[in-house]
Formats: sequence, C-alpha cells, structure tokens
Amino acid sequence: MTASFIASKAHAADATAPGGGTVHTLIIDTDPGADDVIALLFAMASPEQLKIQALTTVAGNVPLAKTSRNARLAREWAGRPDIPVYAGAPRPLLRTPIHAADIHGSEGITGVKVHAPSQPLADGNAVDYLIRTLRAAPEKSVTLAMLGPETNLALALTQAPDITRGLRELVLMGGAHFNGGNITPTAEFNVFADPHAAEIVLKSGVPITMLPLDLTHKVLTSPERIATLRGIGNQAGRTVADILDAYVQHDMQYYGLTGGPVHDATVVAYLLQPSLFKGRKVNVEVDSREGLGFGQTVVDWYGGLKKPANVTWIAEGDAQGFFDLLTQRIARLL
Ligand SMILES: [Ca+2]
Repeated sequence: MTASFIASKAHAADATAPGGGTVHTLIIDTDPGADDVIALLFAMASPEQLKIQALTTVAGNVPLAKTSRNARLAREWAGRPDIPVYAGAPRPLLRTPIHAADIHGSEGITGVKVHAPSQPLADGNAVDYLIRTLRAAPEKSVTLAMLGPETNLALALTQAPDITRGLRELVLMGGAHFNGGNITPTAEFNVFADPHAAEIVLKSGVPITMLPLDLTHKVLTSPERIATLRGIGNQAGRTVADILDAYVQHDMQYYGLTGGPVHDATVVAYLLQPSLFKGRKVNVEVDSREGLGFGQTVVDWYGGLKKPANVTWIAEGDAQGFFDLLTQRIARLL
C-alpha cells in the first residue's frame, strides 16, 4: 500500500514473553458469540503473553444471560477456572436491543451442545469491576480487548472518566469502511448494536486499535484450515472445528465467499503477533443519527478532515499466519 501505511509493532518499553511477543495485562470484554468463544479459547491458551485478569460480558450476539453462560463455558473448555467472569450491561445505552441469533444460533454458539457451566459468575457487575480495577492499576498498564458492543466501557467511562489513566490500549473488533457493513449496508454489528457507546469509547483519548470487517473479511476459513484444527486431535480442536463448520455457512452463502471470517479471534492474534497485521492511523467517528448511516464508522482514510487520528485502523492481515497461530495455540489445550 502507500508509504503512510504503517506496520503495527509492539511498544518499545513493553515486557517480552519467552519466545518473543509483548506481555499484556488483559481484560476481555465479550458477547459470546461463536467467534468470541474461539477468541476466548485462543487467548486462554496463551498465558505467557496474555495475563487475563477477567472476562466481562455484555448483551450482544445473544442476551446477557447467554453471553455470560457462554463465556463461562469457554473458560471451562480452556481449563482456566482461575479467570473470573463478570456480567455487565444487559442492554445498550439508548437504542432498542438487537441480537444476532440468525448468525450465532439461539444459544449463541453454533455447532456444539451447550450446558450449564460448573463454575458461577463472579459477584458484582462488570462495570464496577472495570472502574475498580482500572483505578487501582498502574498508569497505562491494562489492555482491554473488546469483542462485542462497547456498552460496558462506555458506562465505566461515563461514571469514572479518570479510569483512562490505567488503560494502555483498547483493541477492538468493530466497524467497517472499505468492506461495507454486515448488519446494514453501512454498519458492522458491534457498533450498530450500541453506536452511542462506541462514540464514547472512540472519544476517550485512549490509544485504540480497531480490527474491522475490512480486515476480518480477508482472514477466511477454508476446508483445509478447519480440517487442520480438527486434525490436532484434542477436544479443543474438535470444538473449534465444530463451531466453525456451522458458523461460516451463513457468511459464505450471504457474501459469496470461499470461507468465513472469524472476526473476534483476529483481536487475539493481533495481541499475540501484531506483525501479522497492517493498518493506518486515522480519524474515526461513529454516526449515531437515526437513518441509513446509523452505526456506521466514518473513517477519514485520506486525512481530508485534518482531524487528529484516534484509531489505528487495521485493513490487512496475513490469513495463513493467523490460522497457523490459532492452530498452534489451540493445540495446547486439552
Ligand atoms: Ca463478539
């Protein structure tokens, strides 16, 4: 691409994990969601780089009770009972709640049977947890991965604007520019599900990296890539393959693609190996007005507005590198 197209790289002062890669003190905010479950397994299989403090759940792909159940299932499947799960916002800030059971199934996970997890939710609300944790954290120390509508952080920022101090970076799956939307012609689901929350987050002043549909629709499954995951031979590999086999069908048919995207899992790959991705620092704003553009991310790719860049917008990625890393990490699980 052009000279201003920057390769992402780790912060110079960061701690390095054995074998390379940045170490993140991480909270994952999520609305599982089939692709969220894969992202969570991927992250929980990478403890030397991702020091996961908690999972916080939000209503999104399915209602909050199910996203919270599914996050606990992912924790159980990954064998990580040490990670607490806090339930957060049951509905968006202002708009009418929407869900995506047509893509993720009525339980929010495709292709596998769900059950009641053995371990309960942590006591207390995710928004309170975020405020308490980020206030107590050293300056710029916590990375927040955001895999669903951004309601929880928007509520936390509204109640306690000082928490930005504890945040190092937000890495979020959301938005669409070159690709067009997946829930309307202009909007991507996570932003469309709570555009007012996304607006608050994008104006927070915290460094933000966004992995939009522009990227995720280029990092596609193939029968071979799913077969490789299944071929690991462990239960986690079979679970991921079963989820993907069912999940990608809709998108392959709807978009006429040769494989399906695994949206949220790209966030985890970015945290583990940012050199797989390329992006550009740009100004991004959200359209929260009623109308055809509701929930659209307006990306000033050419800098015409002369507004400060608030987002590193990831537009390119190494698809085979992504699936190789996912397979390598899923192979670590039982
Ligand atoms: Ca999600």
